This record gives sequence, C-alpha cells and structure tokens, in this order.
Amino acid sequence: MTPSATLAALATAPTAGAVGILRLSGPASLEVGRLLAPGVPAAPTPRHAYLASFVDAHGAVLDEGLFLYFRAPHSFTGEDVVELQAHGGPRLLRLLLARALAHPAVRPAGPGEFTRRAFLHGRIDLTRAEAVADLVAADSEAAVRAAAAGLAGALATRVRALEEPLRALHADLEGVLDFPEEAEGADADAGPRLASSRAEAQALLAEAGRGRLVRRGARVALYGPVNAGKSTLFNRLVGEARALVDEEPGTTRDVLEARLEWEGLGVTLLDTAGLREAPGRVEALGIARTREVLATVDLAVLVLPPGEDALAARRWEEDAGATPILRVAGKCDVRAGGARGAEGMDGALAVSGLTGEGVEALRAGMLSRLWGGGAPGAVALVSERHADALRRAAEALGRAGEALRVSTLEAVSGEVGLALEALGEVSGTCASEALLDAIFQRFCIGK
Ligand SMILES: Nc1nc2c(ncn2[C@@H]2O[C@H](COP(=O)(O)OP(=O)(O)O)[C@@H](O)[C@H]2O)c(=O)[nH]1
Ligand SMILES: [Mg+2]
Repeated sequence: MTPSATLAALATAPTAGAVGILRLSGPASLEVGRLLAPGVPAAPTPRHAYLASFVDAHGAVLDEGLFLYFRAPHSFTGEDVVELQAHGGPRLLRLLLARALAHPAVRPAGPGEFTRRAFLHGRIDLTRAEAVADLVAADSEAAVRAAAAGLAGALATRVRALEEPLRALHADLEGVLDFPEEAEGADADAGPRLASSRAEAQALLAEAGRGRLVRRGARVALYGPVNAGKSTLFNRLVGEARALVDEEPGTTRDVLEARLEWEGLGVTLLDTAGLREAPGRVEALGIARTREVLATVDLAVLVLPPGEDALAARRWEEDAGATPILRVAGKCDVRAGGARGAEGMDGALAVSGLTGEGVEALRAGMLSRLWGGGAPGAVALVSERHADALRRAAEALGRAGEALRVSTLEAVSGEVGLALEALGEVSGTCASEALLDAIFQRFCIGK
C-alpha cells in the first residue's frame, strides 16, 4: 500500500438517490477534482462549498453540484480531500468516478481505506475507526448511540487510561533494571499499580457482553409445553398477529422471528414449537429446531400453563441448558380449581397473552434480565476482538503480579510489555498490517 496514491471512490450507495458523492483523498485530490470541475479556483478556500459544473473529458457538462475542498491535515483522512456532491444517478456517478480514475495518480479505494488513512495519519485511533463501521452497521437506537460514543472516543479514553499508567510502570521497571542506582525504589509500588491496571482491564472486559447485545441485538425465545399460550403471548409482545394461534396442539411447527426495539435495544423475539407433544414428522423437526434455538439465545422465557406441577417445571428448565431462564405462569386469567394458574411457581411472572395482563411487567423483566441497570446505549462497545486483547492483557498482568512475588524483575517487566502489546492491538498503537486488513475489510468502499 502506498499512502501517497490518491484514492477515489463513491461514498454513497450505488443506487439512485437525491445526492451522490465522489470522494478523493491524497496529494492529487485538488488537481483531479478541478479536472472534473474546472470552474473551481486553483486555490479554493478550504471547507467552502462551491457550486460547480462537472464535465467530461471534452468539457461537456454532465451535472452541476457542490465542490468541497479540505486541505491537509485538516480533513477526515489527514490528507488533501475533495468531495463532489452530484445528483445521485448511478450511471452519472460512474462516469465521474471513471474520469477521476483515468488520472495516473489515482486508484480506487479499497473497503474502509479512507478511514484507514485517517488512522494511519493519527487522526483517529483504532477504536474510533471501528466505531465508524459500527455506526454504519447500527440497526437499533442503542447501537447508534453506543457507536457514536465510540466515535467520540469513549472506548479510546478508557484504553488510554489503561495504557498510560502501564507504560509509566514499564518505564520504571526498565529503569530499575538498566540503572539500578539512579532508579532505585521506582518499583516499590509495582504491586498495587499492577493490581489496579488489571482490575481496570477486567472491568472493561466485563462490558463485552453488553457490547455484544448492543451490536447484534438480544435474542429471546418463548418456549414451553404445547398450548401454554406462547404464540398468543408472542403476538401480544410483537403487537400484531404474526403467529398462528390454534386450539389444536402443535400449531407452531417452525420458529417464528420478530425484530423489535425495546428502549432502544434491538430484540429478536422467537416463538418456538412446544417441546414434548407426541410428534408427527413435521412437529418433530420443529422440536429439534427449538432445542437448537434454546442453545443460542440470550434469554429463554419458559411459558407454563395453569396447573403445571413443580417437577414438570424443573424438567422444562433443564431443556434450556446454560441459557438464563425467565419463568412465566401463563394464562393467568384462567382460574384452575380456585388456584390462579401456575403462579405458585417460585419467581414466575403471572401473564396472560389473551388479556394482556402482566405483559408490560414481563417486557420489563426481560429487559432487566438482559441488560441489568442503566440505559441500553450507555456502554463502551467492546467487541469480540477487543475482548480477546483485553483478556490477554489481564492475563499478562496477572502473571506479572505473580512474577513480582516469586520471580525476577525482568520477568515482571516482560509481562507488562506483553500486556501493553495486547492493549496496543485495541488502540492501534501496536497493530499488524494483517490485523488492520481484517478490521477494514468489514467496511464499505468509500468509507
Ligand atoms: N384464557 C386464556 N387462553 C389462552 C391464553 N393464551 C392462549 N390461550 C388459548 O390457548 C390456546 C393455545 O394458545 P397458543 O398461543 O397457540 O399456545 P402455544 O401452543 O403455546 O403457542 C388457544 O386456544 C388460545 O386462545 C391466555 O392467556 N388465556
Ligand atoms: Mg404456538
């Protein structure tokens, strides 16, 4: 990759739209931009919107639009950037792009390459570059807010707060090793310093679960015996009649999905087939699917009909395996022999899908089981990639603490160095080309 090449790409989707943007970044941006928009002055005012005609190679006008120039280093990429905002015709935009690419200094931008340049030129750290992709991919309000916080540096700040004291500790340790006399005592409080960094790394790591929920939304399945009222409850929660409700057992044979948003958090609600009816072939497939689903969801809502006994309830709970369970005493409007439904079950929420009773409490209960306290969105978006690096950092710091007790200062310093390398993969201060390739591959072209 030659950072001096000038990049060109369409920054808007390749479909018809009100506006289409051609973006150029690199030393030849202005020259190439002015080939397309010759009416713009040779030394345009940066960040000024010029109304300009865009022309083909023979000077024939193709469109009229805005020309924007950002002078290095005061641009998103840190390089000279030109943006042409044309009308959003896909064919028109391809003509403009082709014209830009015909210039020998210009080549097409790869996925995320503008953002990558911003990172390479120190405009943003790696967590903020990743937040750009998160923002584009965000499909719930919580995901938007979390990505926006990341773009503003929420995660970057936390990682820096971890890296800086560790770097100082590393320098102190190396000082004591290299110049034992001058630096004497600089390692005196290494123990508590290590412990506090490790605790901070673990605290950040603990947010990975919430990060995952925000990023991809929560998955919640309704399950339980046939005819418990799952599909009726599903429809009630979704707010429309999606699932087939029938008095005949075994009506829901496949798994139904609905995508909802609760307090900004994306929630995929799944309605499953009952697990234990005497199955026909189709029902049996539904039951197998239900088991699969239960293993993958973030929360399993066990809906039990009135009169289900405690022993049976326990068997149902075992079906969910390691997945957290929320118990619902369904059809609570029914009074079976004087006793109200299955609400005698410990901690079960009494709910009726038919009347709507308890449904709001159930929704709140699901959210609090999924999310705990605080509003979805107020979270540092720790990705799997970040979590992996943070885990390695915390482990290295644990070994450093151990080495401080039983081994040499060299060993301690070596482990601190490893922790710093792992953190550097998060912030990008220590990221290999291969890692950067993998990260920016997720981006769209033109971003
Ligand atoms: N009284 C009462 N009947 C319900 C309730 N929910 C469902 N039913 C009835 O129970 C039967 C089975 O409901 P369905 O939602 O298909 O149960 P599923 O097999 O668990 O999906 C239908 O006849 C529903 O009308 C409820 O909350 N109260
Ligand atoms: Mg059903």
